[in-house]
Amino acid sequence: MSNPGMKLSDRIAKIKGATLVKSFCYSCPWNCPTEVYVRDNKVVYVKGNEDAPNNIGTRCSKGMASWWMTQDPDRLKYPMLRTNAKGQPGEFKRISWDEAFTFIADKLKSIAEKHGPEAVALTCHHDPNTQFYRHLLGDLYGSPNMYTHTSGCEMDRRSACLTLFGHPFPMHDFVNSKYVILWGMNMLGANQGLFESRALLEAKKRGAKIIVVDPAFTETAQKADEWIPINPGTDGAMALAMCQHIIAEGLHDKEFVKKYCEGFDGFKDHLKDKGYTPEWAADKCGVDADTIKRLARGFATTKPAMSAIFKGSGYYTNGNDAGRACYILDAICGQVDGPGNLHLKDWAPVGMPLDIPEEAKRKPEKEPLHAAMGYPIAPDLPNAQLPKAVIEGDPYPVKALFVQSTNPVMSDPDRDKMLEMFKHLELAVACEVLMSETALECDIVLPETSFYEMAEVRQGLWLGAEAIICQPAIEPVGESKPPYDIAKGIAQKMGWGEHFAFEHWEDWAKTATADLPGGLEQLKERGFWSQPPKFNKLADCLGTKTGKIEIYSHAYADSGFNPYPDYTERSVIPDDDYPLQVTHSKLSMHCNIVTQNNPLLMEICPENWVEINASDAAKYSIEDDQMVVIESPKDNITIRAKVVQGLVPGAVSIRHGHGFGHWAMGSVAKGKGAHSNNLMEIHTNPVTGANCYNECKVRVRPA
Ligand SMILES: Nc1nc2c(c(=O)[nH]1)N[C@H]1C(S)=C(S)[C@@H](COP(=O)(O)OP(=O)(O)OC[C@H]3O[C@@H](n4cnc5c(=O)[nH]c(N)nc54)[C@H](O)[C@@H]3O)O[C@H]1N2
Ligand SMILES: Nc1nc2c(c(=O)[nH]1)N[C@H]1C(S)=C(S)[C@@H](COP(=O)(O)OP(=O)(O)OC[C@H]3O[C@@H](n4cnc5c(=O)[nH]c(N)nc54)[C@H](O)[C@@H]3O)O[C@H]1N2
Ligand code: SF4
Ligand SMILES: [Mo]
Repeated sequence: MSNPGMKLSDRIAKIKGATLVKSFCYSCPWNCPTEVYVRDNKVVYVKGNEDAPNNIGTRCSKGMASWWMTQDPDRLKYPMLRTNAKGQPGEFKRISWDEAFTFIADKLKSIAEKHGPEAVALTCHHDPNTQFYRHLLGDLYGSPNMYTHTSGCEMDRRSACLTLFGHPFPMHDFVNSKYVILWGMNMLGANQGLFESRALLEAKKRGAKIIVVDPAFTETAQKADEWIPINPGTDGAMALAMCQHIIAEGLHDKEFVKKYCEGFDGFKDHLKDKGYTPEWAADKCGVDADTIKRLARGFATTKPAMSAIFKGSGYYTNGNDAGRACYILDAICGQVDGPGNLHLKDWAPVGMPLDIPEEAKRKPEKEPLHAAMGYPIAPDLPNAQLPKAVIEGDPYPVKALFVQSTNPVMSDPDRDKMLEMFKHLELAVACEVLMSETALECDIVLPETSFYEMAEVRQGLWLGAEAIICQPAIEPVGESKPPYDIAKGIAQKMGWGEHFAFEHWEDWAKTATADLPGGLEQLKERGFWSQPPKFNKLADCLGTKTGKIEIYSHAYADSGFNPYPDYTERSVIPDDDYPLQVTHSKLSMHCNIVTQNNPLLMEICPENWVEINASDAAKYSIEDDQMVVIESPKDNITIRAKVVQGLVPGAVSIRHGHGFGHWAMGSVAKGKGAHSNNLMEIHTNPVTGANCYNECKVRVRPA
């Protein structure tokens, strides 16, 4: 009999004869703290860290299946150099790391000489580990263009949070909430880490009212009290009308507004002048005025409450103001940063891993691309505009691109344009774990270690302050290297080796955790450090120009945009030739385009599909489970159809993840499902620079 007092994790380790390594999962961006059980350099089991508040011992299916990454025969194993001309899928030869570092350093030197360091850009996921590339290419080399993939992700949400609250990252205290409105945020399909999904269900159990506003009857809508099937791209109209009704009825929180909000009176006049009433919004949104009023009243009179967004409202050219309007609902009702509200994330004292002295830093002479492109308040690079800089030199030439853990050829709109872009680059470097579609277009491909093989220290995504650690559980696959070693190797060839002096990951991890209570040792032992969420800290954490919640946005006004949110129609409207509106949503069994080479997940969900309303299906002679052709003015795809009742007529919902070049990524993914991103032209939000994936009209017919 095992000792009943023993912790489950210790019992598992004992039974399996395995060593337990505390780490975190990186199969999706939510980084659940994780326990990895290792025997003979093999991952034999994984489970959530039972002490961590995020996931209390659990992982989702994607996390559980992720050990495959350590054994996937398709993993990149050594550096590779392109041997054929650009403009066709890459052919590569194996080279040594030394050759790779020399090749890259030589190119970087000549590009800096000819075009200046601003001609080099980095796009990546937003991990602290990418700091090593930022130290190298930003601090030392002098490029201001150190970007992430946010324009393809939560750009509008980030921007709304920044411009209203001066804070980059909203989280959600669902568990204490009594009234939750989710605007296209599919918490139970595309989960935001496990604790938020759990907390939402727990809130419901405790009697909270959950309202899901979404064109699709999503996994979350199915568990909600009410589903509001809104017309695509019209959330801004409904949220503004709700604000108008709440204010007209005097239901706003006058004390909170007086204390914390900037521009309330002007906003009230703005709503009146523009006539943003529930009656005005009803037809646009396909939601009747009485429902809008009832929801407005319910939201304003139930406390604590929360109006939350992710990307649903943001995939349109009007998504920036839609996002702002959804958050202004929180602001005028005093529902920000208290228990049960939208929560402005607390940060842990995690520092930079390297300390580059000021005198060693090269200051860029040109402004960063996003500003030069005309998006001064965009929180990141408008990715879809990058081809213009590369191909046309507008706003200035970009000649080299480092792509780390992101796959723009698959993930950004207008694949043709992205492919064209890679042809024009003098240097394209992919830091990848698999031969992605983007890696195939690059000059040089560098194999990175997966999160099972490397170290990382970063902010955790728990509601309260949290630091998490990833520790190498097994040896690197093949010759793969972690980002620190790659950046160091290039730095040495550039003559900057002294700034990458650490030999072991624990040395830079110590620097990063110098201010963390318990330091690196405790973090290694527990896998995380966290504090309970801090509420009601608005006086300290509003980082806007005025230190208030800016309903009147000075950031917008200073950049020549309308300081109050307006409603404008989205850009692409279906017509007689292309009568259906594209919408997208994620798959619960996969993450983005990361997991389609995992045979465990592919057994459960081997392909993606398009959902179509039964009335439209009848109109276009489409049967459930049939293969159909979706045609846009730009391209077409063949994909399986699911005929559903739960989707607003006139829209199709394409599940994102499979298709196109997954033949490049691996033997399992190859040929499965269809990829929609070449159906759309490039539409970029004019303020935030967000990719607008749903600005696309199509027609559908049986294949
Ligand atoms: N299982 C799983 N989890 C994930 C991911 C994954 O791929 N798989 N990806 C992770 C990432 S990177 C992210 S950014 C998040 C994304 O999290 P979400 O934004 O919640 O994910 P999506 O599935 O893209 O959800 C978009 C939703 O918006 C709806 N929608 C479309 N148009 C509109 C509209 O005009 N108005 C409204 N109100 N709704 C609309 C769609 O029907 C869909 O339900 O999820 C993360 N979690
Ligand atoms: N049509 C449509 N397009 C979309 C979306 C949509 O809903 N519909 N969603 C958008 C959203 S929300 C997002 S976030 C983007 C995501 O798109 P991307 O920014 O491209 O990111 P991911 O899909 O998460 O992963 C990209 C690459 O990371 C690699 N990778 C995985 N793990 C590691 C690792 O440990 N190290 C390294 N170096 N590489 C790794 C994978 O092999 C993959 O090629 O796509 C966007 N594109
Ligand atoms: S939610 Fe994301 S981070 Fe957490 S276990 Fe699942 S895939 Fe991993
Ligand atoms: Mo995302």
